[in-house]
Amino acid sequence: MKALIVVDMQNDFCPGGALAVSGGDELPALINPVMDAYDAVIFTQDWHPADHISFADNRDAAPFSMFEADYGPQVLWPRHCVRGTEGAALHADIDSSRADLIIRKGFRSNIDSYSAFFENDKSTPTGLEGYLRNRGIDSLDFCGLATDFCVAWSAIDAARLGFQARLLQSLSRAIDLEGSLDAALNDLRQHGVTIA
Ligand code: VGL
Ligand code: ZN
Repeated sequence: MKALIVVDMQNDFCPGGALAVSGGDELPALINPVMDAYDAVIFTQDWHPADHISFADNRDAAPFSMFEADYGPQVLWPRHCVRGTEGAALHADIDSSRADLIIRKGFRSNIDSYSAFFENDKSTPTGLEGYLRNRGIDSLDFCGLATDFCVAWSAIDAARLGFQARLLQSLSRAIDLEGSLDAALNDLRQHGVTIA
């Protein structure tokens, strides 16, 4: 059984949004047509409280600077995907009616969550693993935003957990912060994620 995991196709990650990823708005037209090929389609949604640890303006820091959190280095992002706001809503053109499950992440104030499986401490589970195993899903294709953060971290965790994991690179777009895309692609390969 195989699932398509559509990562963070939200307004704030598309052009015009608070943390816009170049070309993000090209993805709905590319992702929608492939959904039919999967046994399950699962969406993730970045969903932060206003006082979230990853927001630069909560610490008077510059966006895209680094901060040493209890759980390790954390990028400080422009305020984005505040739960319940229009920026956090799924892009109007992605066919969310096809999602069996929409899993929200990053909803705790004191920890960020890039991966769909674990928060950034790499140990607090989101529950997605159990859901997939319960449904007998063993093969996962990842697409969406952003290739080098939430998509990569999710695919790497999937491979670590023993799922067959593929990155659909042409159905994803990257932030590419100081070489983060190349670093992510290396990491993905090293963890046995197929880059398609
Ligand atoms: C993401 C940065 C902060 C992502 C989420 O979806 O890749 N990146 N929050
Ligand atoms: Zn976020």
